[in-house]
Amino acid sequence: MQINPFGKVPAIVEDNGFKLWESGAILMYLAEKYAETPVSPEKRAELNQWIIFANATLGPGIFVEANREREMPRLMTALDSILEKQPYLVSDEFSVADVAVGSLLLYIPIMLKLDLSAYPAVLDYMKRISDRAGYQKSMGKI
Ligand SMILES: N[C@@H](CCC(=O)N[C@@H](CS)C(=O)NCC(=O)O)C(=O)O
Repeated sequence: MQINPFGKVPAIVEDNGFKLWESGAILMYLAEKYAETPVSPEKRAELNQWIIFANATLGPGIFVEANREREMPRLMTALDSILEKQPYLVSDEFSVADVAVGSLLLYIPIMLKLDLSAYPAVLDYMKRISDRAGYQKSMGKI
């Protein structure tokens, strides 16, 4: 409650006392703060689109049981067809969009153990994300 009045994680607090909660807001903030090159409003909007998609559409579609049968096939089919053509969600480079979507997808084998064999490009993508040092540092090897 000291950082997030709703008592949920993730939440961050910086040395200057700045507090922020909601994973999507935290990702947007960190991506902007630590961007290595200037990001156009269009690119920023595209990255934010994926962060909001992860939290508002993909997460509820997969992890809310009542939605799963209806939503998951169409979400995963569309993701699979995108990821057949490119290694990451926005251009060919890993971005905050992949942090949002990839980390959510990687909760599937941890929490639900669903069969994802119908989505081979998504499975390859999940492996690409989970092989990253940053993922392993925060989540361990899976
Ligand atoms: N929409 C929020 C969800 C936050 C959330 O529900 N966090 C869970 C853990 S993943 C939590 O703190 N649960 C403990 C609780 O609800 O008491 C976000 O993306 O940050």
